[in-house]
Order: sequence, then C-alpha cells, then structure tokens
Amino acid sequence: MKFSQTRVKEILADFRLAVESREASLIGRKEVFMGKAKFGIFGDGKEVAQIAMSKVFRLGDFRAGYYRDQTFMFAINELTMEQYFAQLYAHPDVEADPASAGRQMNGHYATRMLDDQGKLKVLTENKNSSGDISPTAAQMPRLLGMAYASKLFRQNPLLKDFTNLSINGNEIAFGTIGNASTSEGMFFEAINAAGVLQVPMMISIWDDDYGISVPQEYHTTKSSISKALSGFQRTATEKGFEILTVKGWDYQALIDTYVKAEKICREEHVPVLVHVQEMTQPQGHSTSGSHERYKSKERLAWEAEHDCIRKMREWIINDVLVLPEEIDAIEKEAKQAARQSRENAWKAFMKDIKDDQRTISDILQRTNDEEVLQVRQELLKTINPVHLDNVKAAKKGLRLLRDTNSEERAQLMAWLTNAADVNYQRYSSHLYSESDESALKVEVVAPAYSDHSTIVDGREVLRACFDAALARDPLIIAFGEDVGKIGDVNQGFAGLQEKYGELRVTDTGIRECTIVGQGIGAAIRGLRPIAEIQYLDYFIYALQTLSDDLACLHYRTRGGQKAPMIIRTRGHRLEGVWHAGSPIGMILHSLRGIYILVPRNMTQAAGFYNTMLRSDDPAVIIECLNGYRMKERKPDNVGEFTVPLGVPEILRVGTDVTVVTYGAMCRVVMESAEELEKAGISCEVIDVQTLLPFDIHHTILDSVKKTSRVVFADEDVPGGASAFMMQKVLEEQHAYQYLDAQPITITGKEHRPAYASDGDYFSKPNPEEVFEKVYAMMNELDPIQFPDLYRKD
Ligand SMILES: Cc1ncc(C[n+]2csc(CCOP(=O)(O)OP(=O)(O)O)c2C)c(N)n1
Ligand SMILES: [Mg+2]
Repeated sequence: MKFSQTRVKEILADFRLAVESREASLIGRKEVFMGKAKFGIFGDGKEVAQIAMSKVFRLGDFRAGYYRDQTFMFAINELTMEQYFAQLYAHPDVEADPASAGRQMNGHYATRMLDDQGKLKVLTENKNSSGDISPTAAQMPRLLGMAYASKLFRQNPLLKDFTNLSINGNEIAFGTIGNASTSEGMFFEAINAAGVLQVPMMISIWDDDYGISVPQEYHTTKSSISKALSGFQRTATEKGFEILTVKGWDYQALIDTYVKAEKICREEHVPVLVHVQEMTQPQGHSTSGSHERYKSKERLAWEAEHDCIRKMREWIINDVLVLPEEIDAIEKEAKQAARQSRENAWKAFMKDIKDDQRTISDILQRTNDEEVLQVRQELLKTINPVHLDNVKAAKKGLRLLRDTNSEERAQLMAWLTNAADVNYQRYSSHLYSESDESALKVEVVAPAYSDHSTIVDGREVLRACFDAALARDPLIIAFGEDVGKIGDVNQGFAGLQEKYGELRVTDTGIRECTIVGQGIGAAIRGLRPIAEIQYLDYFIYALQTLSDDLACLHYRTRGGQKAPMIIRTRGHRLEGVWHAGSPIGMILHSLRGIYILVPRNMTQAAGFYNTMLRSDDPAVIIECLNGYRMKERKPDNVGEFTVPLGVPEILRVGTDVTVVTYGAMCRVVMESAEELEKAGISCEVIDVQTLLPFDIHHTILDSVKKTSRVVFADEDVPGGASAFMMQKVLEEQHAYQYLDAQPITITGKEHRPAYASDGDYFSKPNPEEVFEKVYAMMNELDPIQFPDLYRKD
C-alpha cells in the first residue's frame, strides 16, 4: 500500500471538493442560460492545481488572483458554495456575498479584512484574499506590494511587535494569473520588480493555452512563459526567481511542486513562479460564447482526455487503489451538495425581492384603479424579478396616482423613500472610508508660529514634516524613484534615508505602475506607504492601477478592505510638454474613491500629509513643482498640524468677483487680483485646496452671494477641472441663482505646454489673461467705469 489511511482520506476529500466545485461551474452556467444570472465565468479545468496550492496557503498569507480561483477559495474555507452562488446572482447583502455584496460579477473573490467599524482585523489569524478586479494582470502590482510588506516586516526590527499584521514577515503573497494575461506590461514590470526586491511572491500561471479564443502563439515568445522568463531563474551566484513547471492534471506532482515552492518562497524570501501547464477549460471562457467555435476537434478531444478531474479519478483508481464505486458515491454526494447550495442561495437572494414585491402589489391592489392594477399585473408576471422591478412598479404607480390624495399614494411614497436609502446602501456606500478614521474626521490642528519660527525654503517644511512622521510611526514608509539616497529630486526626504534606514526611505526602479501597486499591497497589509510618482506627467503610467484597483477597493468590497496610502507627486507649471502638465480633469474623473489634494504651497502640503497619515483613506497629494524653493515660515508643530479636507481658504477678500482656483494658479491669480485692485476691481480669491472632496461647507456659495460673479481658473484643458468646479458650485451649491454675469472659466490651452518661459506664458493662464477676463466682466457691468481695453475710439 503506497498511501496511508489518512492520506487516502485527504485525497478523497480533495477529489470531492474538485467535483463539487466543477458541479458549481456547470450549474452556474445553466443559471445564466435560464436568465437567473447575467453572466458567468468559472474555474472549471483549474480545480486540482488550486487544491494543491491551498495546501501551502497558511494563516496570515495573502492572495491576489483572478476569476478562475473558485476552487482555491473553497479549499481555504474563505468561500462557501452558497456565497459563490450569491455572487453569481448579485445578492446585495454582505453576509450573502462577503467579497463584494453583489457589486462584482461572479468569480471576483475577497475576504473581509476589516471589521464592521472599518478597523483591520488580526490579519495573521486569517487567510486573506485581496479583492479581485477584472482587468487582466491588474492584480500584479498589488501582489508585489503584499509580498514587499513581508520583506519589511522581516527585516525591519521596529515592526517585530506588529504581530496582528505579520509574524516576522513569514507570509507569502500568492498570485494567480492566466497564461494570456502574462502579455500585459504590468505582469513583466511586477515580475522584474519582485526579482529585484527579492520578496516572497509566489505567482502561479494557470496555462490553458488560450486567452478567450486566441491561442498561445499569439501571446507568448516561445509559446511558454516559463521558457520566455528563464533568464530570471536564480543561479548559485545570482539572485532571481525560482521557476517551476508542472502539469495541471497531475495531482501528486502539483502537491510536490507547491511544497517545494512554499519552502523556497517562505523561508528564503525568493520569488517563485509556478507555471502550471496543460490546463483545460471544459465550458469555454465564459457564458458569452462557445469554445467549439475556435478550438479544433483535436484540441477539444485533448482537453476531454486531460481534464484534471478525470485524470485525478483515474489516478485514484489506478494508484491509490480506491474502488470506482466508492468514487462514484463521492461524486454523487458532491454534486448533490452543490445543487442544494444553489437552491439555498437562490431562495435567500429572492427573499427580499419577493417581500418587497408583495408589499407593493398589495398597495397597488388597494387602489382599485384599472391602470394601476395593470402595473401590478405586470410586476407579478415578471420572470426572475429583481429590485429594480419593484422600484419601477412603485414609481409607475406613484405617477398614476399623482392627482389623488389616496393612502396608497402616501404608502408608495414612503416605500420609495425608504427604498432609495436602502438602495443607496446597497449600491453606493463605502466609496470612501466610513470609519472613525475617515480623513474627514481627523482633528484639525492649526499651525503654530512663534518668534522662533524660521523662514525656510518650502522643501524644508516638507522635509521636517516627513522627518516627524517617520519618527512618530514605524509603519510609515516612503519610496519612489530617487526618493532614497538623494531624498527625492526636490529633497523633501533629504538625509532621511540616512536617519531612518533604507527600509523606510527607499529608491525604486522606474516603474510607476508597480510603485503604486507596491503601496496598495503594503497598505492593505497595514503599513502606511507614501509612494512617489516623480512628476505628475508620469502619473498616467500608474493611472490604470490607481483607477481600477485603489480607487474602488473600499467600494468594491463594500468596506471589506482598505489601502490607506498616499501618492505623492508634483505638478502644474514648470517646463515643457512633460514637466508642466496639470491633467486634473483626467484625475478627477478616474479616481473617485481617492481624495485629491492640491496644496498651493509646502506648508499646506505638509498639513495634508499630517491629516492623511492619521486617517484611513487614500489620497493623491500634488505639490507645486515651482514651489520648493519659495520661502515659507515653518510651523513649530510641523509634524502635528493638520489641514482639513474640503475646506477652501479665502486668500483675499473682495466684493466684485469671486475667483476660484487652486495649486500653482493661486499665485497667478493673486498677482492679477493685486493689479485688478489698482483698476478698481475687488476680487475675492478662493483656494479650494482639495478637489475631492470639494468645498463641503459651501464657502464659495457664500462668496458668490456677495459678489454675484464667479470665475473658475486652473491650468487644465478647457472643460477639465474648471468645468468640474463650475458644476459643483453652480449646480450642487445652487450658486446660479445669485449670478449677475455669465460664469467663466480660465484654463490652459488644449495642447500640452510649450517649453521655456514663453512656452509657459502662452500655454497656461497668465496674470494678464486673468486680469483681462475679470476686467471684461466688469466692463460688461459698467463700461464707463471700466472702459473696454481694446476699444476702437
Ligand atoms: C485589460 C483587459 N483586456 C481585456 C479583457 C477581456 N478579457 C477577459 S479574460 C481575457 C482572456 C484572459 O486569458 P488568460 O489570461 O489566459 O486567462 P483564462 O481566462 O484563459 O484563464 C480577456 C481578453 C480584460 N478583462 N482586461
Ligand atoms: Mg488562458
């Protein structure tokens, strides 16, 4: 007998799970075709490898994976069969679908790392999966960060006591990715960075030879990612990766491979790549198409032959020597269990919907109005009704009863009002932190100045702020291009690597996307990263990761996960096409879920760092490129004072025109305001300070009530951030009612800024332009007092 009794039991339990998971995939597909779910993507064909991987996934470990990983999630007991079906139906209840509360399509897994108060749980006592996202390979940057955290926890003695987050950095960050997705740039960027950093990242490639319909030869050099990456293989003298290959249907080899991979990764902190080949996709890519269209008969026959469950069954019979009848019984029981779970999940999903349907149909029935009864009939006839059907019926009913004062109208109204709240909670909550540590709740501490306060270069205010932060909180780290040795290109961290060590203040390679990912992963694990993107112009390299991953992490997990990191960058005017950009509209429109802070000087910036480092929200802080050498008075409490978010500052009080601006434009506008004053025009200049959130107490509205004229000035393209500010003030704050003149925007040109002083002057708003545009508003009011500057007399 080759296998002990206990081992045989384990093998059979693994087999049972694989079969149950497969059955869940088969049922899932049917549910979509019956119209009970909108779309389905499943983990069939990948079951056995995932079970093998789960054997080495321990408490405290982390996963960043993709939509094929259902079996793994079942195997680590972080997904029940009911929860799996609940997500397929989009059940908007966090108990039913803890990964996303119905916000994500099926196959997107996540564990709840936060408690109900939004505080981190003891991560080392849990098996943790970061929240999946759909863009291929987009899990890679975050994966790198989660692995990087282990390195810091192991190597930095100051972190030894944070045993809720890590036990000596022993945790592995497990990644999974499809073969075709390895073509993405961010895959290569993350692989290279992991090799450089030497972090415990174990990436498994589920290779089924296809990416939807496209075969391997279109994706990968040499048609094999492990061959293509063989130069990364470590040697006796050079650090690198350990690269292992194994077949996806070979249970025993998979178990052995993962045991080996774990040892190297966990003990030595060497990144490991496990290339799992010869996987299949029995049902094709997703419910959106059939693979018979693009796979040859031979390929389909090969897949049937190499199905991992079929192979495992054969192996159990031939090598483990279990009778086929016993296996048949296990299969039957597993399939039955999956069917029962589907049943339970569907009933649970329908309960609220049916309850509401009953309530509405009762109200509608009591009206005895023929048209309303028709609406009721339609509602009751709906096949597979969802919440929107109830809301629609109630709204139609309300419309039909608009002329009555009936009790039913009042009841519909009450139901709809409540439903609006409930549906807000279901579909729109948790974009930002709702915990006690929300950035909006950080205590405001004013900067303190005394006779000892010195006047210094702006960069020195920042440096002092970072120095205090690093001294205060060992979880705070800073990294980016040139941040370490020289303390960033503008010396905000000058000397701080020497003082706090290379693990706290660190240089990175030139790789904006994974710099951000490094921050996201580390922040998920409880560290407090300040990740630097050297210039705002290069922010675009990281924008996808910021938008798809960081901005929606808290939202897509409905408050189950957070990554309180700061993206530090510098922008606005300096020189030329790639060192003077201010693509703020792009940022505002793609990063809801991250606070966007635009300090006009380094003192305000320091105040924002102090605020954000005490909160659990993520933020982008954009410093003014041309402000590092300007003189500022350093607050005595430079590490303690905070600047509140969403609170504009009135830089100059005035009565004729309100000019709303931010960042480097503040100086330009202030210069113009000075000149306008000489011409008899009094400007109120408002620095909004933060664009997200925007003026939460409606300071600008108060100003417009006084001046009746408003200008929005910024450096972005026309229709960019200036349009955003205008919408906020005119529509959201209702300022339109107080206007006596057309509101205007003053913006940069549509093109990128040209080089040198003249390029800047003619590409970006300049003081003369601001003067003339504001003056023209006053000329319209009173052409005698303010004669047209360009009039032809
Ligand atoms: C950035 C991006 N481009 C395209 C898609 C659409 N898409 C979803 S899965 C997929 C194929 C992925 O193939 P592979 O990585 O081999 O994983 P598999 O589904 O085969 O397991 C594509 C193109 C996407 N989700 N994201
Ligand atoms: Mg594939």
